[in-house]
Amino acid sequence: MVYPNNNGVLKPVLAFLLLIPLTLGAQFYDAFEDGNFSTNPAWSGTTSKFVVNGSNQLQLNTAASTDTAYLYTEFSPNLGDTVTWQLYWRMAFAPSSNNTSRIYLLSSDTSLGSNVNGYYLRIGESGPADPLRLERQDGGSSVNLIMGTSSFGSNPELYVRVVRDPVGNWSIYSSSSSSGPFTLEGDTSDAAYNSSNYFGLWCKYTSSNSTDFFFDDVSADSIVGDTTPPLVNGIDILNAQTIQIRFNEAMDEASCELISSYSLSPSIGGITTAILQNDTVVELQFSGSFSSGITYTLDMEKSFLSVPCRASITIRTR
Ligand SMILES: [Ca+2]
Ligand SMILES: [Ca+2]
Ligand SMILES: [Ca+2]
Repeated sequence: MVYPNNNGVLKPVLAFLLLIPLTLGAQFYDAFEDGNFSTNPAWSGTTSKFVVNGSNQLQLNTAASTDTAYLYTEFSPNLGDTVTWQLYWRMAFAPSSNNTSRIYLLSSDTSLGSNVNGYYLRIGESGPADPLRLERQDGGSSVNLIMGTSSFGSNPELYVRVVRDPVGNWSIYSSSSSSGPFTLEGDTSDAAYNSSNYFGLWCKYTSSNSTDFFFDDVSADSIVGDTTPPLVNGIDILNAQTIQIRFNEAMDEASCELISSYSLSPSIGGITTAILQNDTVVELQFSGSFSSGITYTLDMEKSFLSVPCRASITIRTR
């Protein structure tokens, strides 16, 4: 076996990837920069309980009482496409079962919180952990689908991202920044509901928190499954521990930079970083070194917006 060193040049002799199309088709986006939630898009619900505040964020702003409040907007994505959601979410208190909010990703009806079919994100329950959860609502009852790994038990302020693929595989992510990196909180498969009419926000609060819920930068996009998948122009080996994958079009940064998205078999000790160098080049740094004469398989499961991809790379010295 020839181990790579300064005298040997590692060369990939085969690079093969199967990837999905990444054509973006925006469904809606609202950063509330126009100072309202009445137009572009129009939100309905308990509108008197919300304001767009001076920071152009949507904020619960109602009398001190124990109550619920919600807003919804029309959202009917084609769930035969991959759909992604992202938004900013803040609760300025320690969430609980009585002070909690839900992000309705898909909802059949407008009566959020009471009697709809769909899916929502939730933070807020008894105890200090307060994970990010994905739950399915079946009319008046709910079923937990994902309990995330991070704790949001104290004044949570985060960006959440959700990806649902065409067959009902869900992945939920969190980040402290809108641009990531996003941490995978969990994933699951559930295709009980395959249509939606509304996206919405729902708050449950007691009197001390009636102005303490904030939302912003709400987006929902679908990725149209059509005819132009990204292609791999090539794989470059920078050194025995570093490769670059060159694509022919811009890739999604947060997805590409999740280390957990990648695995190499046989292992050479794990991937330490995955960095999008520019729009089209992803660099992977490994903790160990490639050897000659071995066929390596690079799996990119859950990368590139949750659809499994596979690269098979053979590397040799010359
Ligand atoms: Ca804003
Ligand atoms: Ca508006
Ligand atoms: Ca709690």
